Amino acid sequence: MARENKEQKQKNREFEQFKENLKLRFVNTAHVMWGRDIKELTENEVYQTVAATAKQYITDNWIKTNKTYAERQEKQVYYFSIEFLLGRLLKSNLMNLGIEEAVKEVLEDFHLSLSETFEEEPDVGLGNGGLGRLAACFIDSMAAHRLPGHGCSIRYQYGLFEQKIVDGNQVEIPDNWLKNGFAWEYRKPDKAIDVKFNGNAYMKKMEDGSLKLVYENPMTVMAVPYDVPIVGYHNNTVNTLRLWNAEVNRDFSDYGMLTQEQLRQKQEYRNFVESITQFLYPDDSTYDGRRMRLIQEYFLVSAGVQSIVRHYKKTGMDIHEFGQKIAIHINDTHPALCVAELMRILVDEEDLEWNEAWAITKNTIAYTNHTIMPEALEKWPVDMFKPLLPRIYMIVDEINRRWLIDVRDRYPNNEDKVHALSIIQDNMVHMARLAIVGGHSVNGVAKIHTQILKDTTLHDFYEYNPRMFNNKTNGITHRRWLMGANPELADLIDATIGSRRWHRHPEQLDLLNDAVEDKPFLEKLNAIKHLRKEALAAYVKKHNGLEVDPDSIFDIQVKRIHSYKRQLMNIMHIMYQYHKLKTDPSFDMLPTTYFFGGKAAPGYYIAKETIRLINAVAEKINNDASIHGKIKVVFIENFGVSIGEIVYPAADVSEQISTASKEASGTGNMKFMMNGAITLGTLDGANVEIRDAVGGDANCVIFGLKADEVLNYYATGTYSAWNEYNTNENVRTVMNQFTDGTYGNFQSLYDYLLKDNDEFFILKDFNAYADAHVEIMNRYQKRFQWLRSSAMNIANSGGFSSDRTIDEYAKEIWQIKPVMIP
Ligand code: NBG
Repeated sequence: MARENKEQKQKNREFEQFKENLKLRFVNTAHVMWGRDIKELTENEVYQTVAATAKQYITDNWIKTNKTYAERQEKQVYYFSIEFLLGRLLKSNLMNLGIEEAVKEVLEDFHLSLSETFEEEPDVGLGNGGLGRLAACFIDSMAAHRLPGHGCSIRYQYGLFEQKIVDGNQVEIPDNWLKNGFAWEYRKPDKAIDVKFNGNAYMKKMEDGSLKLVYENPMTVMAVPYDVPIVGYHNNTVNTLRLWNAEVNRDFSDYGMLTQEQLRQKQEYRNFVESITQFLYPDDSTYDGRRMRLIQEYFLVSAGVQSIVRHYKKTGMDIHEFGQKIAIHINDTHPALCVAELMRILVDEEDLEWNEAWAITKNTIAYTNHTIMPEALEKWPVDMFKPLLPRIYMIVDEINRRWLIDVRDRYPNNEDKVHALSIIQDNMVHMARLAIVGGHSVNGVAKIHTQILKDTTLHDFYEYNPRMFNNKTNGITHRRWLMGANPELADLIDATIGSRRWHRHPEQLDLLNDAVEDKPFLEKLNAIKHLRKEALAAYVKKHNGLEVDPDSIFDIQVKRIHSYKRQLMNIMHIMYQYHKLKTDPSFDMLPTTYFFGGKAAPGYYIAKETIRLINAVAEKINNDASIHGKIKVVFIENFGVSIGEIVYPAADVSEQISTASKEASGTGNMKFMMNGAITLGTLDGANVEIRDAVGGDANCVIFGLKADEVLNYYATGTYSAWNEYNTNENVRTVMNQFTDGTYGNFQSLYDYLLKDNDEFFILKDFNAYADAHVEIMNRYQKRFQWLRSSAMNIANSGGFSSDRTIDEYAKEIWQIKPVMIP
């Protein structure tokens, strides 16, 4: 006891010393940055000062990390993703550095609040949804596990649009996230890379008979890297996220004597270049045939791969061993041109033989598929691709030619197979096929998704090489989504299992299983949930001007608005409940607040109509006093990472209701689960594994068609929406309200459901969904049982930490090992 006291005293002394030092740095930083005293700073300046102070604790380790990686020459991975949805970084950086408490106390000395300071930081919204957020969770986990892994992406000047709801409609406002600067980036102009487009490429026969590549008149774009440090959790690792910005060429300002026409051309060139990294495509799962997207993809890939090779050579390593030392991961098909770009560099610039270059490329590259939605599997028309990327096209063509020789060898006289496997087919370049042929690993993001890839979407490739297919079920960083977003819950877990080891080893959350019968623990859990519900209610009061009752069930669906995710079914069910309340005196229900949040792609009409319907229903129901607040409907504007941190911890019920087979994994489902919500879902994506993890249907509510039933309907064409409409009275009643003026005119949705034959089986699953809600209410009334389920969800969520996922990638795909930073 005495010794413990002594240790504690020593710790306190160290903490006070650290705080003194921190305070000094903070004051100095303010002076240097603003030439003013702390008390004269605006809130935003305070934020910038805190960030700059934190950076002083990051950069030493950053330099050390890079030095160690260069010296040790262990294998490293580069994670290429056209999106990184980081959210805010200050809080997680302070947490990872282990200095959050000290910073908080120092600010208090100046009568400043750290939590208000956090609010000053804009979200880094360089992503649409799950795909981009996954990339962000992954780099967090790589740093936490001391893995030498870096991100590679684009520094979009405008991130995903800001969503405003005006008269019930979504309006898109440009997300000018850089307007006050981005505190965490380091511009590295000396590390710029030239990326080439257009021009003429061909092979010229030399006098000695050899062939030499000629690439004439390319247009050169300068790619300038902005590096963002990615801080490991309580270790010394600081990895790098490199974001590329497109700029005009170095000699651009050399005006000399220009004619009017030359000046005009120069201006045109500048406009083009600056447009490349201006906007993130606001679309997460539909194919967008616009040429600019292809330009962005090649820009990212070429800058990224060239800089990897340059750095690799600079550290003195042998190009022939590239595949043993470097892994490149392609996050969905957008960076698939990495295959051709690496070949170009190895063959054209490093003078390797094609076969050796190909072996290295295949060894280096691996690809993750994130969706089976056919419109998202990218293909580019040859007449767009070839003039834009003439040399890259030659290489893809050659890769395809050689590949088809193998295919014909394997399947003689089977041109159907050649069709299905060809990278260039019917004048289209198929990006997923390029990624598969040019890599050594293909993975899906949940068990059922990987199975569907093997059985259907990528079946021909699976048959050709089954061994390259594997599953890596997604995960989320528990540091942001539990420890950061729900600190009270984290504290309760610490106290209950008597250890903080789960912070580093989230699988140890399962120790909580011992407490799930313990009433005092469940009472505390209940109190924390209530606290988080009050916080969300306060947010809604402030932003929507609406009172919601924290004692009602909080039933939440937050994610991109998409037909397959079936927000429409959710709101139709609410219309159904409301109708029952109004017309059926024997009907009763527990008070429920339904929350929706999510953005629709600006050109996605049905998604936008769904938002309009949700708001119309909210308007009507929330103002109908006759139902005594039994139902409230809330649309949370501008859902994103930071709002998510308020929303997920407050949920009782997690709506995961995609048409089975369509949601590759989902990751929101995991965030809800980790915060103790009960999943109400279909057997789709990671829901299947969540159900297994929580011990089956007793601790989640599963309903609806199974994936094989859905796929069978598609295959046989035997489903009829009209038939559903005619035979299901609940469905008919609700659908008729689309057009009878109850909520305004929603002919659009009525027609959508019937004319498109209800492509996502909303009508078919409707009754099962309604029954599932009845089941939820029955369970919610049995408080002890409900809280136990909630606890079991938390206790068994450790496997959905991205730390687990990243370990699997590291061992099974990348073959990389942790590197200790001294
Ligand atoms: C999304 C899937 C989600 C999945 C995330 C991350 C795309 C193209 N796909 O189900 O729809 O969780 O990727 O893997 O955004």
